[in-house]
Amino acid sequence: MRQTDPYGELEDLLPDEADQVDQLRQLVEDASVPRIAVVGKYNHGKSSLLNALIGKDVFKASDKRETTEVRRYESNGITWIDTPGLDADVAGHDDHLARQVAYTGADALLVVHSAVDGELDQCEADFLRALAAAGRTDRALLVISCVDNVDEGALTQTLQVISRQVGSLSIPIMEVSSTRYVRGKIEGKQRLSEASGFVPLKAQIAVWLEGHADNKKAEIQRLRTQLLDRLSTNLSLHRTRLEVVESSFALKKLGFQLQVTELLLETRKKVAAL
Ligand SMILES: Nc1nc2c(ncn2[C@@H]2O[C@H](COP(=O)(O)OP(=O)(O)OP(=O)(O)O)[C@@H](O)[C@H]2O)c(=O)[nH]1
Ligand SMILES: [Mg+2]
Repeated sequence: MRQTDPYGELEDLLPDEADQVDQLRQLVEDASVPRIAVVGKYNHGKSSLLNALIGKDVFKASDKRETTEVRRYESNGITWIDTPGLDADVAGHDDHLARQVAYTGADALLVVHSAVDGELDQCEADFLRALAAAGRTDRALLVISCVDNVDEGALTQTLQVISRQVGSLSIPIMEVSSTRYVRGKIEGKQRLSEASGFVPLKAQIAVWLEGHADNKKAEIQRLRTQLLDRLSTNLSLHRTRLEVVESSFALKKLGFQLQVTELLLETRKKVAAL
């Protein structure tokens, strides 16, 4: 057992809860700056979205599978986290990294889906369902990206289908175009920036930031309670097991004592008969 690291010790005691222990460690030790991550399939505009929000080309973006490692960048009091695309490599390495960030490494999530790809595919729908089941959608947005790249009719239809797909998951949907936003800023075109969807997106991020300290406290409390409950359940289980072992040992001892008594009586009888 690792003695110097309390989280390591806790992980040794609760191996099934390793993710929650890691989340607690991150929240207590280094999540003073709110962390906002993008997740989604590869080539759906995740890195471009972060670059537009930051106002600088920090993360590499291209029209091929580009991001293959988790990358972080701190700016304006936010740690922005870029992740590799879901379902992008056969080995599942990228997927694993992205899911780890989504479940334990971020305070808020932008789940990015490109309008060019139409409705959500099975992988995306499953990912969102699992996220909702794990209670991770209260600080998440489904961002429909690249809306400048599809015609209006197709976009309306796509949005209708996606709304039905995520209907019961209570995750808000926002449409954005990073290209429009960046062009609007560079060319000083207010209308283009407004049509980029970045105004409501930034407003939502501001709401998240405002609630960050309280959310963090509540999350730490929730994790502590959950882990303490699990520890106390394990303790009672071990006590019950110990009681069973002790009872069985006591029974065996009694049986042994009976055998010794019988043996003594027999020996005495034999000696008396001599
Ligand atoms: N038209 C248009 N193209 C965009 C927009 N956002 C991103 N793109 C393009 O989409 C392609 C993929 O963008 P990335 O930001 O690299 O996508 P990603 O999801 O980070 O991809 P991976 O790192 O491979 O997972 C690039 O060619 C971008 O220029 C947008 O709002 N409009
Ligand atoms: Mg990328």
